[in-house]
Amino acid sequence: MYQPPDYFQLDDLLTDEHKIIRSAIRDWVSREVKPIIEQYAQKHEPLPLSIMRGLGEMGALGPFIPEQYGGAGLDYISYGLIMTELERGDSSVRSSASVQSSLVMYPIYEFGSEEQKNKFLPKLATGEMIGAFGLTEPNHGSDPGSMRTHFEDKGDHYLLNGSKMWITNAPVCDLAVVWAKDETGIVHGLIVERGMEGFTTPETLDKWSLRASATGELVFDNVKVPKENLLPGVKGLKGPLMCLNSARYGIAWGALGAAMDCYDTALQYTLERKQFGKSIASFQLQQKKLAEILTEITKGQLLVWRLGVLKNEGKATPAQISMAKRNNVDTALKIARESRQMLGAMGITGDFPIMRHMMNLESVITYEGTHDIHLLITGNDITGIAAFE
Ligand code: TGC
Ligand code: FAD
Repeated sequence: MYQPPDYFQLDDLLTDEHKIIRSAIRDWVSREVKPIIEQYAQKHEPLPLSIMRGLGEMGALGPFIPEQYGGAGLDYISYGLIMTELERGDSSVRSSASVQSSLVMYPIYEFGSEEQKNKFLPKLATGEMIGAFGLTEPNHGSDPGSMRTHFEDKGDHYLLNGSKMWITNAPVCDLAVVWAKDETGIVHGLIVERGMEGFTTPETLDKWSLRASATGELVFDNVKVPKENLLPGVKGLKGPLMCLNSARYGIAWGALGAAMDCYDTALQYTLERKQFGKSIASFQLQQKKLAEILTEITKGQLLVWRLGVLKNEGKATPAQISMAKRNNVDTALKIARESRQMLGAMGITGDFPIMRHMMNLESVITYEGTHDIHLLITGNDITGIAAFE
């Protein structure tokens, strides 16, 4: 049975329930994702919708949402372990689970009315409905506070205009949680449903990253949104930013899955590949790489473990989450680049997962706040001076 790197015996800190969940997701990824992912990524085709249903059956959609609303009612360490196992398969699978759980179910649960929760959460939890999260716009990425998408109060409905870009699962979504400004410039969340007149979701093509994930736009051309679709529990930019805290937390755990898959692949390959009459794992430079990679994975594991404990206790700060997202994604990307070199020419082929992880991680280091924006968030936390503007 596969054993992931656990150099500091972190498994001793997990409960039996944690281990059962991790092993169930790991088996599911080996069975359902690994055999097909390379083909979908090579063809630049979104994974079949059956993957979302499978995620739902495994309890991986909204794992921290209470069972009353169809969630699994699990803690945040479980959520993190699930994200690691999904991203060991492919970042696109973790992305789908992140968006559905943290960016769609979380805001509906946290800011939604009882009617909205009952109407949408159970179907999102099973994967019967697919959600998207619209914050980024063509001209407003790192600075979402300057968004232009807006709505007017027309008495019995809101009239929504504008567009969102780079939206995961936009082309296949049944609903989108969209962040838009009211007439006074205050940001609110609206649930926009497929079929509403004037709402379209063109696909973004020709990506070299996350090729098995559907990415697209959300376009609103005089869309009449019923008043009951406004999320009543939050206003201001802190609404979407609170969702990002949850998603960034999951990504900090998830990126380690991609890093571990690269490490395991490189270790196996270097033990088997012979040059100059011996296995290349016997050369000091290869061992240096393996030793450094394992050290960085271990540091990342310790970081998210402690973050998970703080999150379970309700004490994890947005700045701590930001640091963990930045560090672990950057670490994973460096590990992917280093591991790829260890395979020589074979590293660029689809026979091994490394190049796919590497290209995916170029998106992961950009979305949910770029690497540099997260540096500035930490800088702000240290100095009390915001250097964004
Ligand atoms: P600023 O003035 O600092 O803050 C505005 C209000 O928000 C509050 N706040 C937060 N609240 C909760 N959590 C956080 N992390 C928060 N950060 C700020 C803040 O206290 C304030 O509240 P109030 O009550 O005083 O109004 O905002 P700013 O406009 O200066 O921007 C700050 C900045 C740059 C850090 C922020 O805008 C940012 O994080 N930018 C990055 C944008 C980003 O991450 N976009 C992600 C889009 S979604 C996505 O990528 C999904 S990928 C999905 C996948 O496939 O996995
Ligand atoms: P920009 O903001 O234009 O930044 C360009 C460069 O300038 C970056 O290097 C950045 O770090 C730097 N920069 C910007 N401001 C500063 C500053 N103040 N100081 C120093 N440097 C700065 N968004 C969603 O809302 N929902 C989604 O589901 C979603 N999914 C995505 C899926 C994919 C595959 C990708 C690639 C993106 C997705 N995004 C999504 C968008 C993502 O969040 C944005 O791409 C990201 O926030 C960066 O915005 P931008 O691309 O406009 O870059």
